[in-house]
Amino acid sequence: MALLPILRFPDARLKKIAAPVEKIDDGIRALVADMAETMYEAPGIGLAATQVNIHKQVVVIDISEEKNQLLVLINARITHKDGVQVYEEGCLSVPGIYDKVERAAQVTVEYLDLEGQPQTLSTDGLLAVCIQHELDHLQGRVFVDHLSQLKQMRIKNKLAKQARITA
Ligand code: QAP
Ligand code: CO
Repeated sequence: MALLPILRFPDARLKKIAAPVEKIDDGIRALVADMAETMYEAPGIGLAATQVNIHKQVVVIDISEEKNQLLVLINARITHKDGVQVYEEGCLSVPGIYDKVERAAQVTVEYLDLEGQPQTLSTDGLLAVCIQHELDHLQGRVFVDHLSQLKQMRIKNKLAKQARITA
């Protein structure tokens, strides 16, 4: 197991589109273990492979209080969306920045689990937000892309300033 470096917005590699996983092999299992470790260590509630510069359709999520309900989504597709909710989102690739994003209130997602078994999950609330946020990453989108151009510019300036301080 290993902690993986997380790409920071506005890194151009966050815009890459992830390819489907063809075979769930030891490489994918190691990636999932490393992504989970990286997410728990941060700590965060979701991480997409794109954020660790691996452009494959792999997502890990754990919104549980006890951090013992890891959800692994491979080759996930949202097959149904309903309603609207607004949630204050953050992102491990956009540290220290939080803002409201409008998304579907309920989603149904079809995916493969780590055993390669097809699964269907219908959910709402924070988990629905998190699934949409992480699947956005696999399509090269960050939550900041949902905000106004003015807010995006302010976020870029703030992160650039932070990077100069920590450099
Ligand atoms: C995505 O985000 C998410 O700025 C997962 O300094 C977030 O785990 C989906 C984090 C909110 C739905 C609602 C962010 C940690 C973690 C930071 C995260 C930070 C440290 C973000
Ligand atoms: Co994110």
